[in-house]
Amino acid sequence: MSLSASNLPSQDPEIHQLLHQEWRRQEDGIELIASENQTSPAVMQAMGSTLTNKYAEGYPGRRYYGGCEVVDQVENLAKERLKELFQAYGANVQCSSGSQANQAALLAMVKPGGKILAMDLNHGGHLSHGHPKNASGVFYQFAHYGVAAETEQIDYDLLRQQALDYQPDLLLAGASAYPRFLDFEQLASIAREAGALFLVDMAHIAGLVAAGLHPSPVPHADVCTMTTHKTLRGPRGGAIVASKDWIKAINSAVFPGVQGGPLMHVVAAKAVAFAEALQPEFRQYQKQVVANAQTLAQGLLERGHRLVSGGTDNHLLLVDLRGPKGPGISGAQAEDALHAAGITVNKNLIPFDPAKPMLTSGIRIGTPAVTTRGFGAEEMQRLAEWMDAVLRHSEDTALLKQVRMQVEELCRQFPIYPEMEV
Ligand code: DSN
Repeated sequence: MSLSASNLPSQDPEIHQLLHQEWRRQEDGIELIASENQTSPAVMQAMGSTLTNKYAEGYPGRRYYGGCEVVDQVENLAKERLKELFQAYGANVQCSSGSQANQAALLAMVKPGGKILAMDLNHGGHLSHGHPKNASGVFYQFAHYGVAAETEQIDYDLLRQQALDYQPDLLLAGASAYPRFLDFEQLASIAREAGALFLVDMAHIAGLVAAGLHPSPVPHADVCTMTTHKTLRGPRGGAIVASKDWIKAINSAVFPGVQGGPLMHVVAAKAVAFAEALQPEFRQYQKQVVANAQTLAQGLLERGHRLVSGGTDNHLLLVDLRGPKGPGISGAQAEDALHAAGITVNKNLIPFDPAKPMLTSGIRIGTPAVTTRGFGAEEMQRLAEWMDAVLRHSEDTALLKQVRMQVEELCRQFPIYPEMEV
Protein backbone atom coordinates (compact mmCIF):
# COMPACT_ATOMS: atom_id res chain seq x y z
CA MET A 1 0.00 0.00 0.00
CA SER A 2 1.43 3.39 -0.91
CA LEU A 3 0.65 6.78 0.49
CA SER A 4 2.46 8.50 -2.36
CA ALA A 5 -0.76 10.05 -3.63
CA SER A 6 -1.22 11.93 -0.37
CA ASN A 7 0.53 15.11 0.59
CA LEU A 8 0.92 14.11 4.22
CA PRO A 9 4.75 14.06 4.16
CA SER A 10 4.93 17.71 3.09
CA GLN A 11 1.75 18.92 4.80
CA ASP A 12 2.46 17.39 8.20
CA PRO A 13 6.01 16.07 8.42
CA GLU A 14 5.75 15.57 12.19
CA ILE A 15 2.82 13.17 11.97
CA HIS A 16 4.25 11.56 8.86
CA GLN A 17 7.49 10.88 10.68
CA LEU A 18 5.60 9.35 13.62
CA LEU A 19 3.58 7.12 11.27
CA HIS A 20 6.85 5.99 9.76
CA GLN A 21 8.28 5.28 13.21
CA GLU A 22 5.24 3.24 14.23
CA TRP A 23 5.34 1.24 10.99
CA ARG A 24 9.02 0.45 11.63
CA ARG A 25 8.27 -0.39 15.29
CA GLN A 26 5.66 -2.91 14.19
CA GLU A 27 7.88 -4.37 11.46
CA ASP A 28 11.05 -4.64 13.57
CA GLY A 29 9.60 -5.97 16.84
CA ILE A 30 7.79 -9.08 18.01
CA GLU A 31 4.24 -8.23 19.03
CA LEU A 32 2.88 -10.48 21.76
CA ILE A 33 0.09 -8.33 23.18
CA ALA A 34 -2.80 -10.79 23.15
CA SER A 35 -5.38 -8.21 22.09
CA GLU A 36 -3.45 -6.90 19.08
CA ASN A 37 -3.15 -8.08 15.51
CA GLN A 38 -2.24 -6.80 12.05
CA THR A 39 -5.06 -6.11 9.63
CA SER A 40 -4.72 -6.70 5.92
CA PRO A 41 -3.89 -3.80 3.57
CA ALA A 42 -7.44 -4.18 2.17
CA VAL A 43 -8.91 -3.49 5.63
CA MET A 44 -6.66 -0.45 5.99
CA GLN A 45 -7.59 0.80 2.54
CA ALA A 46 -11.29 0.72 3.47
CA MET A 47 -10.50 2.62 6.67
CA GLY A 48 -8.61 5.28 4.78
CA SER A 49 -11.49 5.90 2.37
CA THR A 50 -13.97 8.70 1.63
CA LEU A 51 -16.49 6.96 3.87
CA THR A 52 -14.89 8.82 6.77
CA ASN A 53 -16.65 11.93 5.42
CA LYS A 54 -20.18 10.55 5.69
CA TYR A 55 -22.70 11.06 8.46
CA ALA A 56 -25.17 8.17 8.66
CA GLU A 57 -27.07 8.34 11.95
CA GLY A 58 -29.75 5.67 11.98
CA TYR A 59 -29.76 2.36 10.13
CA PRO A 60 -29.85 1.33 6.46
CA GLY A 61 -33.11 2.55 4.89
CA ARG A 62 -33.89 4.70 7.98
CA ARG A 63 -31.23 7.41 8.21
CA TYR A 64 -31.42 10.93 9.54
CA TYR A 65 -29.21 12.21 6.68
CA GLY A 66 -29.47 12.17 2.90
CA GLY A 67 -26.84 10.67 0.63
CA CYS A 68 -26.67 7.34 2.45
CA GLU A 69 -27.45 5.13 -0.55
CA VAL A 70 -23.88 3.84 -0.76
CA VAL A 71 -23.11 3.49 2.94
CA ASP A 72 -26.43 1.66 3.40
CA GLN A 73 -25.12 -1.06 1.10
CA VAL A 74 -21.82 -1.13 2.95
CA GLU A 75 -23.51 -1.55 6.32
CA ASN A 76 -25.87 -4.23 5.03
CA LEU A 77 -22.95 -6.21 3.64
CA ALA A 78 -21.09 -5.94 6.94
CA LYS A 79 -24.17 -7.12 8.86
CA GLU A 80 -24.88 -10.04 6.55
CA ARG A 81 -21.27 -11.20 6.68
CA LEU A 82 -21.14 -10.95 10.48
CA LYS A 83 -24.37 -12.96 10.81
CA GLU A 84 -22.97 -15.63 8.50
CA LEU A 85 -19.69 -15.74 10.40
CA PHE A 86 -21.35 -16.47 13.75
CA GLN A 87 -24.60 -18.08 12.54
CA ALA A 88 -26.42 -15.30 14.35
CA TYR A 89 -29.98 -14.03 13.98
CA GLY A 90 -29.17 -10.31 14.19
CA ALA A 91 -26.08 -8.13 13.98
CA ASN A 92 -25.09 -4.57 14.76
CA VAL A 93 -21.81 -3.36 13.25
CA GLN A 94 -21.88 0.28 14.35
CA CYS A 95 -20.18 0.17 17.76
CA SER A 96 -16.93 2.06 17.76
CA SER A 97 -15.30 -0.14 20.41
CA GLY A 98 -15.83 -3.18 22.58
CA SER A 99 -16.48 -0.98 25.56
CA GLN A 100 -19.20 0.88 23.65
CA ALA A 101 -20.72 -2.43 22.54
CA ASN A 102 -20.87 -3.47 26.20
CA GLN A 103 -22.42 -0.15 27.22
CA ALA A 104 -25.10 -0.62 24.58
CA ALA A 105 -25.79 -4.22 25.56
CA LEU A 106 -26.12 -3.31 29.23
CA LEU A 107 -28.34 -0.32 28.39
CA ALA A 108 -30.63 -2.63 26.40
CA MET A 109 -30.70 -5.48 28.90
CA VAL A 110 -30.51 -4.09 32.45
CA LYS A 111 -32.26 -1.15 34.12
CA PRO A 112 -29.93 1.38 35.81
CA GLY A 113 -29.07 0.06 39.27
CA GLY A 114 -29.75 -3.53 38.17
CA LYS A 115 -27.63 -6.46 39.36
CA ILE A 116 -24.92 -7.99 37.19
CA LEU A 117 -22.57 -10.89 37.91
CA ALA A 118 -19.35 -10.74 35.86
CA MET A 119 -15.79 -12.01 35.88
CA ASP A 120 -13.39 -10.19 38.19
CA LEU A 121 -10.85 -8.01 36.37
CA ASN A 122 -8.20 -9.24 38.81
CA HIS A 123 -8.89 -12.82 37.68
CA GLY A 124 -8.81 -12.02 33.95
CA GLY A 125 -12.07 -10.13 33.38
CA HIS A 126 -12.61 -6.89 31.45
CA LEU A 127 -12.53 -3.26 32.62
CA SER A 128 -15.99 -2.57 31.17
CA HIS A 129 -17.45 -5.46 33.19
CA GLY A 130 -18.06 -3.44 36.33
CA HIS A 131 -14.81 -1.77 37.34
CA PRO A 132 -15.92 0.86 39.88
CA LYS A 133 -14.48 3.69 37.78
CA ASN A 134 -15.94 2.43 34.50
CA ALA A 135 -19.44 3.59 33.52
CA SER A 136 -20.62 -0.01 33.94
CA GLY A 137 -19.58 -0.03 37.59
CA VAL A 138 -21.08 3.41 38.17
CA PHE A 139 -24.53 2.63 36.74
CA TYR A 140 -25.08 -0.99 37.79
CA GLN A 141 -24.56 -3.09 40.90
CA PHE A 142 -21.85 -5.60 40.06
CA ALA A 143 -20.75 -8.70 41.90
CA HIS A 144 -17.79 -10.62 40.49
CA TYR A 145 -16.78 -14.23 40.14
CA GLY A 146 -13.21 -15.44 39.83
CA VAL A 147 -11.21 -18.59 39.33
CA ALA A 148 -10.65 -21.30 41.92
CA ALA A 149 -7.31 -21.03 43.74
CA GLU A 150 -6.27 -24.62 43.02
CA THR A 151 -7.06 -24.87 39.31
CA GLU A 152 -6.93 -21.18 38.38
CA GLN A 153 -9.98 -21.94 36.25
CA ILE A 154 -13.64 -21.06 36.69
CA ASP A 155 -15.34 -23.48 39.05
CA TYR A 156 -18.82 -23.68 37.53
CA ASP A 157 -20.38 -25.22 40.65
CA LEU A 158 -19.17 -22.33 42.78
CA LEU A 159 -20.34 -19.87 40.16
CA ARG A 160 -23.78 -21.51 40.10
CA GLN A 161 -24.06 -21.09 43.87
CA GLN A 162 -22.89 -17.49 43.67
CA ALA A 163 -25.46 -16.75 40.96
CA LEU A 164 -28.25 -18.39 42.95
CA ASP A 165 -27.26 -16.38 46.04
CA TYR A 166 -26.81 -13.05 44.24
CA GLN A 167 -29.82 -13.38 41.90
CA PRO A 168 -28.39 -11.11 39.18
CA ASP A 169 -30.51 -9.61 36.42
CA LEU A 170 -27.74 -10.52 34.01
CA LEU A 171 -24.82 -12.94 33.95
CA LEU A 172 -21.87 -11.57 31.96
CA ALA A 173 -19.18 -13.93 30.66
CA GLY A 174 -15.97 -13.20 28.79
CA ALA A 175 -12.40 -12.42 29.71
CA SER A 176 -9.30 -10.55 28.65
CA ALA A 177 -6.76 -12.80 30.32
CA TYR A 178 -8.20 -16.29 30.69
CA PRO A 179 -6.20 -18.97 28.87
CA ARG A 180 -8.86 -21.69 29.00
CA PHE A 181 -12.08 -22.47 27.14
CA LEU A 182 -15.21 -20.89 28.54
CA ASP A 183 -18.10 -23.33 28.90
CA PHE A 184 -20.93 -21.23 27.49
CA GLU A 185 -23.46 -24.04 27.72
CA GLN A 186 -22.93 -24.29 31.48
CA LEU A 187 -22.85 -20.53 31.88
CA ALA A 188 -26.17 -20.25 30.04
CA SER A 189 -27.73 -22.91 32.23
CA ILE A 190 -26.50 -21.08 35.35
CA ALA A 191 -28.02 -17.84 34.04
CA ARG A 192 -31.34 -19.57 33.32
CA GLU A 193 -31.42 -21.23 36.73
CA ALA A 194 -30.75 -17.90 38.45
CA GLY A 195 -33.40 -16.16 36.33
CA ALA A 196 -30.80 -13.94 34.67
CA LEU A 197 -30.20 -12.83 31.10
CA PHE A 198 -26.97 -14.05 29.54
CA LEU A 199 -24.52 -11.69 27.85
CA VAL A 200 -21.17 -12.83 26.46
CA ASP A 201 -18.28 -10.51 25.61
CA MET A 202 -16.27 -12.61 23.19
CA ALA A 203 -13.82 -9.83 22.29
CA HIS A 204 -10.70 -11.93 22.77
CA ILE A 205 -11.87 -15.15 21.22
CA ALA A 206 -14.13 -13.93 18.38
CA GLY A 207 -11.66 -15.08 15.71
CA LEU A 208 -11.33 -18.52 17.32
CA VAL A 209 -15.12 -18.81 17.58
CA ALA A 210 -15.57 -17.75 13.94
CA ALA A 211 -13.10 -20.46 12.91
CA GLY A 212 -14.75 -23.13 15.07
CA LEU A 213 -11.74 -23.44 17.39
CA HIS A 214 -13.52 -22.27 20.52
CA PRO A 215 -17.07 -23.40 21.35
CA SER A 216 -19.46 -20.67 20.22
CA PRO A 217 -21.46 -18.67 22.75
CA VAL A 218 -23.95 -17.56 20.09
CA PRO A 219 -26.46 -20.45 20.42
CA HIS A 220 -26.49 -20.02 24.22
CA ALA A 221 -26.42 -16.26 24.83
CA ASP A 222 -29.10 -13.63 24.47
CA VAL A 223 -26.50 -11.20 23.17
CA CYS A 224 -22.77 -11.37 22.33
CA THR A 225 -20.50 -8.36 22.08
CA MET A 226 -17.04 -8.39 20.53
CA THR A 227 -14.20 -6.28 19.29
CA THR A 228 -13.23 -6.61 15.65
CA HIS A 229 -9.47 -6.03 15.97
CA LYS A 230 -8.22 -8.84 18.21
CA THR A 231 -8.25 -12.46 16.99
CA LEU A 232 -10.86 -11.40 14.42
CA ARG A 233 -8.08 -9.34 12.72
CA GLY A 234 -10.25 -6.49 11.49
CA PRO A 235 -10.18 -2.75 12.08
CA ARG A 236 -10.29 -1.31 15.60
CA GLY A 237 -13.96 -1.38 16.60
CA GLY A 238 -16.85 -3.26 18.15
CA ALA A 239 -19.82 -5.33 17.00
CA ILE A 240 -22.78 -7.16 18.50
CA VAL A 241 -24.74 -10.26 17.52
CA ALA A 242 -28.09 -10.92 19.13
CA SER A 243 -30.97 -13.34 19.24
CA LYS A 244 -34.35 -12.59 17.65
CA ASP A 245 -35.69 -11.38 21.00
CA TRP A 246 -32.89 -8.86 21.50
CA ILE A 247 -31.73 -7.39 18.20
CA LYS A 248 -34.31 -4.58 18.15
CA ALA A 249 -33.42 -3.41 21.66
CA ILE A 250 -29.72 -3.69 20.85
CA ASN A 251 -30.09 -1.53 17.74
CA SER A 252 -31.84 1.23 19.61
CA ALA A 253 -29.34 1.01 22.49
CA VAL A 254 -26.44 1.51 20.06
CA PHE A 255 -28.19 4.37 18.25
CA PRO A 256 -29.50 6.61 19.68
CA GLY A 257 -28.60 5.00 23.02
CA VAL A 258 -24.84 5.35 23.24
CA GLN A 259 -23.60 6.83 19.98
CA GLY A 260 -24.46 9.13 17.10
CA GLY A 261 -23.04 8.79 13.60
CA PRO A 262 -21.31 5.46 13.03
CA LEU A 263 -17.77 5.45 11.63
CA MET A 264 -18.76 4.27 8.15
CA HIS A 265 -15.16 3.90 6.95
CA VAL A 266 -14.63 1.48 9.84
CA VAL A 267 -17.90 -0.30 9.08
CA ALA A 268 -16.59 -0.83 5.52
CA ALA A 269 -13.31 -2.14 6.93
CA LYS A 270 -15.26 -4.49 9.21
CA ALA A 271 -17.10 -5.83 6.15
CA VAL A 272 -13.76 -6.52 4.46
CA ALA A 273 -12.43 -8.28 7.56
CA PHE A 274 -15.59 -10.39 7.97
CA ALA A 275 -15.28 -11.54 4.35
CA GLU A 276 -11.66 -12.48 5.05
CA ALA A 277 -12.74 -14.41 8.14
CA LEU A 278 -15.22 -16.41 6.06
CA GLN A 279 -12.40 -17.81 3.91
CA PRO A 280 -10.90 -21.26 4.63
CA GLU A 281 -7.45 -19.64 5.10
CA PHE A 282 -8.77 -17.89 8.19
CA ARG A 283 -9.42 -21.22 9.89
CA GLN A 284 -5.87 -22.32 9.05
CA TYR A 285 -4.61 -19.06 10.53
CA GLN A 286 -6.56 -19.57 13.77
CA LYS A 287 -5.33 -23.16 14.05
CA GLN A 288 -1.79 -21.83 13.83
CA VAL A 289 -2.57 -19.15 16.47
CA VAL A 290 -3.54 -21.90 18.92
CA ALA A 291 -0.65 -24.19 17.91
CA ASN A 292 1.80 -21.31 18.37
CA ALA A 293 0.41 -20.52 21.83
CA GLN A 294 0.86 -24.17 22.78
CA THR A 295 4.41 -24.36 21.42
CA LEU A 296 5.38 -21.20 23.29
CA ALA A 297 3.70 -22.48 26.46
CA GLN A 298 5.62 -25.73 26.19
CA GLY A 299 8.90 -23.90 25.60
CA LEU A 300 8.40 -21.75 28.69
CA LEU A 301 7.24 -24.67 30.86
CA GLU A 302 10.31 -26.70 29.84
CA ARG A 303 12.46 -23.80 31.03
CA GLY A 304 10.84 -23.77 34.48
CA HIS A 305 8.29 -20.98 34.10
CA ARG A 306 4.90 -21.28 35.74
CA LEU A 307 1.83 -20.69 33.62
CA VAL A 308 -1.48 -19.76 35.21
CA SER A 309 -3.74 -22.85 34.98
CA GLY A 310 -0.75 -24.82 33.67
CA GLY A 311 -1.20 -24.04 29.99
CA THR A 312 -3.56 -22.73 27.36
CA ASP A 313 -6.52 -23.73 25.19
CA ASN A 314 -6.62 -20.51 23.21
CA HIS A 315 -4.47 -17.67 21.86
CA LEU A 316 -2.92 -16.50 25.12
CA LEU A 317 -0.90 -17.50 28.14
CA LEU A 318 -0.29 -15.90 31.48
CA VAL A 319 3.14 -16.30 33.03
CA ASP A 320 3.47 -16.13 36.81
CA LEU A 321 6.95 -14.67 37.32
CA ARG A 322 7.18 -15.73 40.98
CA GLY A 323 7.74 -19.18 42.44
CA PRO A 324 10.83 -21.29 43.10
CA LYS A 325 11.83 -21.61 39.45
CA GLY A 326 10.50 -18.28 38.19
CA PRO A 327 12.70 -15.27 37.38
CA GLY A 328 11.37 -13.46 40.47
CA ILE A 329 10.83 -10.09 38.81
CA SER A 330 7.63 -8.06 38.58
CA GLY A 331 5.41 -7.90 35.49
CA ALA A 332 6.49 -4.28 35.00
CA GLN A 333 10.18 -5.24 35.04
CA ALA A 334 9.50 -8.11 32.66
CA GLU A 335 7.59 -5.84 30.27
CA ASP A 336 10.49 -3.33 30.26
CA ALA A 337 13.22 -5.94 29.78
CA LEU A 338 11.34 -7.66 26.95
CA HIS A 339 10.67 -4.28 25.37
CA ALA A 340 14.40 -3.54 25.40
CA ALA A 341 14.90 -6.84 23.61
CA GLY A 342 12.34 -5.97 20.91
CA ILE A 343 9.52 -8.11 22.31
CA THR A 344 6.25 -6.41 23.33
CA VAL A 345 4.03 -7.89 26.04
CA ASN A 346 1.88 -6.38 28.77
CA LYS A 347 2.26 -6.77 32.50
CA ASN A 348 -0.84 -8.47 33.83
CA LEU A 349 -2.33 -9.31 37.20
CA ILE A 350 -2.54 -13.00 37.80
CA PRO A 351 -5.33 -14.50 39.94
CA PHE A 352 -4.89 -13.63 43.64
CA ASP A 353 -2.02 -11.32 42.74
CA PRO A 354 -0.70 -9.45 45.79
CA ALA A 355 0.96 -6.84 43.52
CA LYS A 356 -0.67 -3.62 42.34
CA PRO A 357 -2.01 -3.35 38.74
CA MET A 358 0.87 -1.07 37.65
CA LEU A 359 3.41 -3.64 38.92
CA THR A 360 1.79 -7.09 38.77
CA SER A 361 3.34 -10.54 39.18
CA GLY A 362 2.68 -11.69 35.66
CA ILE A 363 2.78 -11.03 31.96
CA ARG A 364 0.18 -11.85 29.31
CA ILE A 365 1.42 -13.27 26.03
CA GLY A 366 -0.68 -13.72 22.89
CA THR A 367 0.08 -15.23 19.50
CA PRO A 368 -2.46 -13.64 17.06
CA ALA A 369 -0.09 -10.96 15.72
CA VAL A 370 3.06 -13.06 15.31
CA THR A 371 1.00 -15.75 13.58
CA THR A 372 -0.34 -13.20 11.10
CA ARG A 373 3.23 -12.32 10.09
CA GLY A 374 3.94 -16.00 9.51
CA PHE A 375 5.66 -17.29 12.64
CA GLY A 376 5.33 -21.05 13.19
CA ALA A 377 6.68 -23.67 15.57
CA GLU A 378 10.36 -22.97 14.88
CA GLU A 379 9.99 -19.24 15.57
CA MET A 380 7.97 -19.92 18.73
CA GLN A 381 10.73 -22.18 20.03
CA ARG A 382 13.31 -19.45 19.44
CA LEU A 383 11.00 -16.99 21.13
CA ALA A 384 10.70 -19.19 24.23
CA GLU A 385 14.49 -19.36 24.41
CA TRP A 386 14.90 -15.58 24.05
CA MET A 387 12.11 -14.76 26.52
CA ASP A 388 13.56 -17.13 29.09
CA ALA A 389 17.01 -15.53 28.76
CA VAL A 390 15.60 -11.99 28.99
CA LEU A 391 13.36 -12.74 31.97
CA ARG A 392 16.18 -14.42 33.90
CA HIS A 393 18.78 -11.77 33.04
CA SER A 394 16.58 -8.73 32.87
CA GLU A 395 19.35 -6.32 33.93
CA ASP A 396 22.01 -7.61 31.56
CA THR A 397 21.89 -4.84 28.95
CA ALA A 398 24.39 -6.56 26.65
CA LEU A 399 22.19 -9.65 26.53
CA LEU A 400 19.04 -7.59 25.92
CA LYS A 401 20.81 -5.85 23.04
CA GLN A 402 21.99 -9.14 21.59
CA VAL A 403 18.44 -10.58 21.71
CA ARG A 404 17.13 -7.39 20.13
CA MET A 405 19.47 -7.85 17.17
CA GLN A 406 18.33 -11.45 16.73
CA VAL A 407 14.69 -10.35 16.98
CA GLU A 408 15.21 -7.75 14.27
CA GLU A 409 16.94 -10.27 12.05
CA LEU A 410 14.04 -12.70 12.44
CA CYS A 411 11.47 -9.95 11.83
CA ARG A 412 13.17 -9.01 8.55
CA GLN A 413 12.41 -12.53 7.34
CA PHE A 414 8.70 -12.03 8.13
CA PRO A 415 7.69 -8.57 6.87
CA ILE A 416 4.13 -7.61 7.81
CA TYR A 417 3.46 -5.12 5.02
CA PRO A 418 6.13 -5.80 2.40
CA GLU A 419 4.58 -3.43 -0.13
CA MET A 420 4.08 -0.55 2.26
CA GLU A 421 6.18 2.57 2.22
CA VAL A 422 5.13 5.05 4.89
N1 DSN B 1 -8.01 -3.88 26.64
C1 DSN B 1 -8.31 -5.12 25.99
C2 DSN B 1 -7.25 -6.14 26.21
O1 DSN B 1 -6.09 -5.81 26.10
O2 DSN B 1 -7.55 -7.28 26.48
C3 DSN B 1 -9.68 -5.62 26.35
O3 DSN B 1 -9.98 -5.55 27.69
